[in-house]
Amino acid sequence: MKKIAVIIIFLFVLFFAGIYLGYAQVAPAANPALTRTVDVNKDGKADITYYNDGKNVAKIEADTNYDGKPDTTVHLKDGKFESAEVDTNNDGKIEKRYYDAPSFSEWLNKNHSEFHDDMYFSNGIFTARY
Ligand SMILES: [Ca+2]
Ligand SMILES: [Ca+2]
Repeated sequence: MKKIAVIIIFLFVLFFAGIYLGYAQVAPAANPALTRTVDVNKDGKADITYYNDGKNVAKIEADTNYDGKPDTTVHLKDGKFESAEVDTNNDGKIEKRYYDAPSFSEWLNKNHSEFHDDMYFSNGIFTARY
């Protein structure tokens, strides 16, 4: 009987290890070596996160009202601005979308100018230090 219990436990371990490995392949954890953060208001908490695809910044997330939740997401392709989504009233839904860097920069500069330099695009190309 003990043998059977051991075999059953072994099978369980294999089963969950399989699930874990399968999951890890489908959804790889964000590679910390490829992310950078900036603490805009210097309170010790990161407010902007840059996700690098190994070559360029592919996504920027910003928490512009400092509540700990990202409310602004910029999508980039080959280091170039593609689109930006903003949850302006922090209800978890997107209120504004921008499809060109100048309009997004204008909105950012007007509403959250302290974020402007860290999310700067020149001719659509992400050029801010990060
Ligand atoms: Ca902060
Ligand atoms: Ca926020």
